[in-house]
Amino acid sequence: METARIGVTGLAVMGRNLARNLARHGHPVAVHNRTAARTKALVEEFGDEGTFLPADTPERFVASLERPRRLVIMVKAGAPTDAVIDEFAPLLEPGDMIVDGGNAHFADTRRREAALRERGIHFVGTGISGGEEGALHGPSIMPGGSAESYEALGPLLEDIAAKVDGTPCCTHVGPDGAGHFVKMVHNGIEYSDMQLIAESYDLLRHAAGFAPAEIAEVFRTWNTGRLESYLIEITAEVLAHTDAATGKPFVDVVLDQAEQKGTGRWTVQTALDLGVPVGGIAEAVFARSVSGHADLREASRDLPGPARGTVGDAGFADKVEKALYASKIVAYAQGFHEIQAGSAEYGWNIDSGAMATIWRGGCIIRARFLDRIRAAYEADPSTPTLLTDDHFAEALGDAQDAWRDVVATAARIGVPAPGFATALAYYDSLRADRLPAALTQGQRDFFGAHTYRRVDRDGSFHTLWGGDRTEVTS
Ligand code: NBP
Repeated sequence: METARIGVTGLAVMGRNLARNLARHGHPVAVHNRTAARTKALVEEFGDEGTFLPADTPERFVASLERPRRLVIMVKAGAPTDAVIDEFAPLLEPGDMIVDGGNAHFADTRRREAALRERGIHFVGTGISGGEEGALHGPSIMPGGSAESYEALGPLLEDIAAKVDGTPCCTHVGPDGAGHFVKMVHNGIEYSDMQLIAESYDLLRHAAGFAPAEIAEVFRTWNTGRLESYLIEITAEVLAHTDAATGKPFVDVVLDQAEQKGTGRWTVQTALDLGVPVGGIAEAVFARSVSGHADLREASRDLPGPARGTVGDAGFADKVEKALYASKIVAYAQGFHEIQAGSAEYGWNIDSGAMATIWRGGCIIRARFLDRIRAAYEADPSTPTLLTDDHFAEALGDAQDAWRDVVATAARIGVPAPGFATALAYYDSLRADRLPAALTQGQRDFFGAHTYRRVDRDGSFHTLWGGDRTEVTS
């Protein structure tokens, strides 16, 4: 009987395209889906693309896999993933591998990995970015799990991943939940990047007075420079699009309420737990949330604002470009800080430069910019922040006047720019000699005797605020 090198169960858009990608690369692939009609449809439509071994039961599916078995789950994250693991794990043997390519929370992946490890089964939580097109033509792949499992899986995954300069956009991220953690932060950065682009559009429209088609041209120009990226490219496409039904710019007929699936929120929740400031990602999540509160927005519509007017500054678009680039540096610096903090917390030993390398292609945040980040980590693998890398520090310095002008203009004419503003505040906070946190500590000691440390002596101190205000050592 012919055996498959790998199997995919869960054949909705992602699983089907991943299976086709594997088959197109010459890997015989077993395919299975809870509802057998999807399996049949895949083989009928695309059977000529490679060797597919369809199975109508989990038992037949598992039996068709070569050993050690490589089984990829591409089902809805959450309870369905647990249900599929419960169904398949009893059919597997020690040494076999279950790859979860769904968007699982890394804590779930850690739990599943630990449970399956006890049974000798490798559980490989794997972040896959690039949507359905990426799954078919080459995604960015972020596998966690054991190093041993990567030896057996890595060549296959690298084969089907996107390639940039011949380098596959896939590497072993680290043990247990590391892959899904990095995918989560990738999505958080994606939120931030999209929000900053949206603010740039809003300012070009309402501060500079450009029409959507003109803004599309601005983005096209930016896409030939240092901002070159998939997100800038598609932004130009969306802004240039005209609605067929009304003849209006497409962007003007779309309801302005952004939705979210949850990975941005997870990134922020996790950052809060790790104590990592990710204001850019948080503002992006909140901006989507604000947009969706139609009731609040309706109730607030008549609140007074400034006279808008346009800025009449011929160089304003260039200033926005600088503000966007600087804020983007901050967004990525915050995301990488979270990766480093997660890596330290869970002992994953994640190579940040390698993450920048595998995000250069296949995924939604693919960009020329990631080469810079890779180079920054190559120059100093243990840098605490990307902001101080020579290239980025110079770019931030060069951008700062324009960046401040853009944030001030937004505030003055009443265009919300929370992403730009929080990025600038983060930059100024990090470079400040003194922060008002000293006052915060004084307040905390006053009302709660929480103590404080001094700049001139070691130890913890408390002032007797309700008494004679002498200072005591605590
Ligand atoms: P969906 O997330 O829409 O899930 C549909 C698949 O899950 C179908 O194959 C369905 O089987 C199966 N399934 C469900 Br629902 N409950 C099941 C259960 N209890 N037992 C067995 N199978 C079950 O599919 P998708 O959009 O292809 O995404 C797959 C995974 O990839 C998700 O985790 C998603 O978050 C992730 N992801 C998606 C994208 C994207 O762009 N769509 C990108 C990156 C990652 P059925 O056919 O029998 O109903």
